Amino acid sequence: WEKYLEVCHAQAAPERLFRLVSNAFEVGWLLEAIDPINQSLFCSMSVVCVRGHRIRLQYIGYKDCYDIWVNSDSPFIFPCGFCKRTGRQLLPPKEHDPKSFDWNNYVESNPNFSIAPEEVFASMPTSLSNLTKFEIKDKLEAIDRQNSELICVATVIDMLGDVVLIHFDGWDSEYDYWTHATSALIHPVGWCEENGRLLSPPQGYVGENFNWEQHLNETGFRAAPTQCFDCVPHEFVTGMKLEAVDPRNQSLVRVASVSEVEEHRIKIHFDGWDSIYDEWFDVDSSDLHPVNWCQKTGHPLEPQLT
Ligand code: MLZ
Repeated sequence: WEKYLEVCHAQAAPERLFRLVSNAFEVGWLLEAIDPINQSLFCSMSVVCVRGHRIRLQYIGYKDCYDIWVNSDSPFIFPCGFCKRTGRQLLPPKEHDPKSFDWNNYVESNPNFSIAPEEVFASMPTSLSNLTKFEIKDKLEAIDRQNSELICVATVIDMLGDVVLIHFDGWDSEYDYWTHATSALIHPVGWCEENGRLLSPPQGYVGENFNWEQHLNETGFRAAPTQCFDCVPHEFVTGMKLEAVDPRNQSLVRVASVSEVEEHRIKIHFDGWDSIYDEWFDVDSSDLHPVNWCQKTGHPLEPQLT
């Protein structure tokens, strides 16, 4: 990296923009995790690979093409029993009945697996009381991660520590996502109007027909108070170097640069690759890491293509 930064006359994205922890997970351990595709679902998963501070998880009973990679300190992985303890619905392993599923019975009949010990999780259930000023059902205006040009009418529908689950009023749960209370993706009611931006109404409303006062009255919930929002602008600048997960092959982390910057997302260029492979990442993405992260955490780093 040192030489490369010199050759490129580039600056490394400062380490304080990222977090660093350890990884104590082992292959064969069982856990519960939020499905990154449909983020209101909690799934039963097993660790199938450990690499540096990243772990590869498999939906139990499903093909490996659905596997996901997460960081070992992910706030979206939990010890077995978390859902039961906190009154959430767990999707059990394939062909198991959600009503009668029990992890201990599962391990007894599947001795190749074992239950991951609670201490290895960054998100211990004890630390998961609400650390934000949000309340469930609070209304707000939120960027749709999948259609990032849209700012939409939204509701907080779940909370874990300092992250909240955002749901878009009138839309299917496929757009739901978890984000930090300090995220640049969420704004208080009225933000669009104040900032001359178009607010995307709940599905079913046509253009001007939506108004917040009426929507709040009809739903009976409050607008999240402005103190809930505490967004600190990100400090990424075009040209900064970093290490980023390749979205086309999640097992790889590549040498990369920031090629464009917006308020809540940055465009990542994979060094040496054509810019048609550049990808936008939300600034809170857990797939962006500082220079030398791979080396420090024992993960292979794919160097720039020469
Ligand atoms: N083109 C898509 C946009 C959906 C946006 C949803 N936002 C919460 C559609 O109309 O289906």
